[in-house]
Amino acid sequence: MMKTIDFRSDTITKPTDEMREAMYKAEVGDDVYGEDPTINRLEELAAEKVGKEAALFVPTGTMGNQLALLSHTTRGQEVILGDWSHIFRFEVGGLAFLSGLQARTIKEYNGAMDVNDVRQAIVKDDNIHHPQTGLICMENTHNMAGGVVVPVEKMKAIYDLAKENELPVHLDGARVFNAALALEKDVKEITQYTDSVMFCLSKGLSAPVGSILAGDRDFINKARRFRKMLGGGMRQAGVIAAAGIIALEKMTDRLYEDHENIIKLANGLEKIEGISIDRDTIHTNILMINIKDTGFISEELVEKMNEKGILASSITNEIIRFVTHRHINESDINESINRIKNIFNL
Ligand code: TLP
Repeated sequence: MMKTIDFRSDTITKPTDEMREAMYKAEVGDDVYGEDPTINRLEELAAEKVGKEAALFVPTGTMGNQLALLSHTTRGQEVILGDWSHIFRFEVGGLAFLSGLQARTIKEYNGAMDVNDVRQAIVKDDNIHHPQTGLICMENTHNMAGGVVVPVEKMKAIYDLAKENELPVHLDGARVFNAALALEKDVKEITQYTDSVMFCLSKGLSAPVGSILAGDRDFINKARRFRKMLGGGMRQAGVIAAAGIIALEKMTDRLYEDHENIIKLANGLEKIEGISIDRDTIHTNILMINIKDTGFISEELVEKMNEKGILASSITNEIIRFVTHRHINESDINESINRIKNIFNL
């Protein structure tokens, strides 16, 4: 039988055997009373990894980001964020619905906002008509820019600007460990330029469920209340936090395999006439290919690939996204390139 090779997302990764064993054996308690030792250990470990005072275990990255918006801002304020950011495009309008915020979107260049554009967008004045800026958000790695790493200098410039204006900064760092690995830096060198950070345990790090929100203690206390309000007080969730501990302790270094595989995939697909790839965007485990000149629209090509057991995501009419992860090895990459070439009779 033909093996299905699933490039839709690194979110599809299943827990390792070691995770399953740790989940089975996890010591648990009621986390709403603060009594789950495994969650407490994960939260301490996570805070320490990203250099923040405290952390909160949340079921999803989306909830982590939304709790950050709720905790940093008040209704009627503006949040400054990238026009292709996950928080703006893929979180169901939660920023308006849950936090009562207005989005002030900024154009991104290879995943990064320009500090001068952010400066122009900040509103801090006495004019009674103006919505005031409440928060600036960044994303690293940037998903829709193709998993690109936003350079720390660019983050620093925006963080410094925020501090001059007494504004908080939140980082959507769903894949911040991919960014750290690509930069060959400790993750703290990235997270030093944000007040709060969300990162996912459930993507390339392979935990079945869970993300972390980290920041200073007051912020996390506030976020913990909002998590309860949204129904995210999870009781004996040490069973899933146990996998998260292994994700953090043992799975960050393996991400380089995903980064190497995406380059191999790009090298192969680039040879197909009509497919173009912007090499400047290949930093981590995501690849966006432009198929404009193939004669297909992306949904058609995705459908053809599906028939050949290759799963990927159509992003726009012209763009298809591939994501590498633990369940895709080098021979799967070669096999995928061959099957896709086959669609083009190559
Ligand atoms: N991204 C998913 C989809 O939602 C698009 C994916 O397959 O890449 N921030 C960023 C940058 C993300 O990429 C994601 C998930 C999230 C937040 C949300 O995480 P979850 O899915 O745990 O809510």
